Amino acid sequence: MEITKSSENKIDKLVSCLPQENICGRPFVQYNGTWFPLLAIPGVISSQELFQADESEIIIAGLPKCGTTWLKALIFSIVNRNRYQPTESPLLSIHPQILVPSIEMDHFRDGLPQTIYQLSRPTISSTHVPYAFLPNSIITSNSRVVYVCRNPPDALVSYWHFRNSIMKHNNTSVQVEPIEEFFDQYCRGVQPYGPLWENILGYWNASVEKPESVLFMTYEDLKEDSMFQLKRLASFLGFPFSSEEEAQGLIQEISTLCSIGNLKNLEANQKVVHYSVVPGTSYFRKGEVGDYVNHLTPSMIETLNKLVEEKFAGSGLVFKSKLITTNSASE
Ligand code: PAP
Repeated sequence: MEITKSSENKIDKLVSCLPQENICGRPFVQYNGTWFPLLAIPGVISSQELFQADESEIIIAGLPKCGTTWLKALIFSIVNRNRYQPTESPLLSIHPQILVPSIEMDHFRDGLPQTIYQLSRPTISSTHVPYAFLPNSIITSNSRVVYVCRNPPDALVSYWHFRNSIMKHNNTSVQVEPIEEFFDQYCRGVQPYGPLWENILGYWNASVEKPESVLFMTYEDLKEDSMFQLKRLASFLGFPFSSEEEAQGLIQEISTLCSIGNLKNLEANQKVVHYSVVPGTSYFRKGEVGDYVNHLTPSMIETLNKLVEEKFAGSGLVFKSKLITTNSASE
């Protein structure tokens, strides 16, 4: 549904009937079971029918703060490696969030289809929406979807910091709620594009049913063995590394180019992105596994442990590292 004046009114009407909550200082509405930023709703609805994916299209999906920026850099580098050597990569001068646009926020900003020129061939787009909300063309074509999942407490802490950095940057009078409040919402499933268990399980089940179309990755696996995960990713995308490339150290070069240490310090990534409200650097914070121990109490961690166990029971999906409740947890 393209947004016209009358559909705009319909969306306004629809939104006014939906449950609404502020999450970290930003209004969200619950639409068909999922909590979307109010701002994203027109794009989510519009893109479902209008986003045209063909079978070469690559989609990066994941809940916010689970590793999308990293995946954008890695996938761009993998599929375009014959056009751009790591030393002349566009990543050196363009923020990964600009290089790879979001379906709901960029392609369909305010619900209106935008003309976006992409440097990548094939084109790559990202989304936070649950599998059931993906544009129809992604499901019917054989587009490849790469889903990135992250330990819930690390994603929670990361999101909270992200919102704080935006508020600080914009000197807004609206405050991000204390992390305890966000934690309570999180456990109720009131979280961006969540409940997390529904978002994650939707893609997990799709990856089990259609492994040729949906690849399920984790932030923690990428941190632990990036060489292996990069090879896995490249093969899934149809751009496998040759033994010569491997011997020449190309996989390592891509990994280094896309590392947080490198991207964080590039001049291009210091600028403000996303319609001048988000400082580019706020996409690169610590990039660690287990930082949650520095922000959540042992009892909060225990609560999340139980929730995760309960929600993912019987799915076959196991979070590798059981959430650890002491400050000795790092990797
Ligand atoms: P998004 O949902 O807004 O796209 P996303 O990129 O998914 O954000 O997540 C940001 C997190 O990934 C940050 O985690 P942190 O707050 O725990 O530090 C960010 O630091 C981390 N990150 C960004 N780029 C990289 C990278 N190249 N390698 C590892 N982690 C990264």
